[in-house]
Amino acid sequence: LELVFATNNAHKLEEVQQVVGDRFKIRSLADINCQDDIPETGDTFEENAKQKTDYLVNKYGLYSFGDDSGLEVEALDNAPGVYSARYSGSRDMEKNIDLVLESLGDNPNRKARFRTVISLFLNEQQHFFDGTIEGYIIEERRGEGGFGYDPIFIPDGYDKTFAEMSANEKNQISHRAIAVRKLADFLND
Ligand code: ITT
Repeated sequence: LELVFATNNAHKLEEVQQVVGDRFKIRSLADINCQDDIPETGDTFEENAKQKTDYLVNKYGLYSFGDDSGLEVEALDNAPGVYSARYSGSRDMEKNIDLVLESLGDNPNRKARFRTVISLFLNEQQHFFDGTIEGYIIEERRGEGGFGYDPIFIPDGYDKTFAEMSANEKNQISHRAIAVRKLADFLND
């Protein structure tokens, strides 16, 4: 079974590939020569994940899956949420992280979670798989690994940010790994 992963984010591709190993083959948008900016206009992770998948199904008739994900900060009414990639108005993650830290200020409630929703369209049917990891936002960036908001997020029960973990450590516990394992189990059944 060959699936196309409807993402332009190389970090997501790498993480997903690492979790599924050689259990099934994933093709990227680059592999199918698709350079389109796939629309993402929904209010929920589910809607956006489905939009990414539907786009490939409609344009190419391919089996595909998509990942919509983001950071929800409790004290910010769960922002940035579906706007995580462009919270500050641009895709500049330096600015996006600054805005989260500024908005939180010295608020003692640092609770946050990462969420991923994966949409899969297979055999004319729509499926969703989700993953969540709870944690908290620290006051300054730590670590060089990962991507996105990883330098300011520490999962509950750990003392390292996602950016201070190895790719393997993050992939044992992350929101994305949880969702991807559900996807892989479904496909293996
Ligand atoms: P595609 O839509 O092409 O898949 P994207 O980066 O635009 O890539 P999203 O629309 O799902 O992806 O935006 C999610 C944003 O949330 C992403 O750009 C990161 O800033 C952040 N994010 C998602 N997963 C993350 C993770 O594991 N660690 C840190 N930040 C993450």
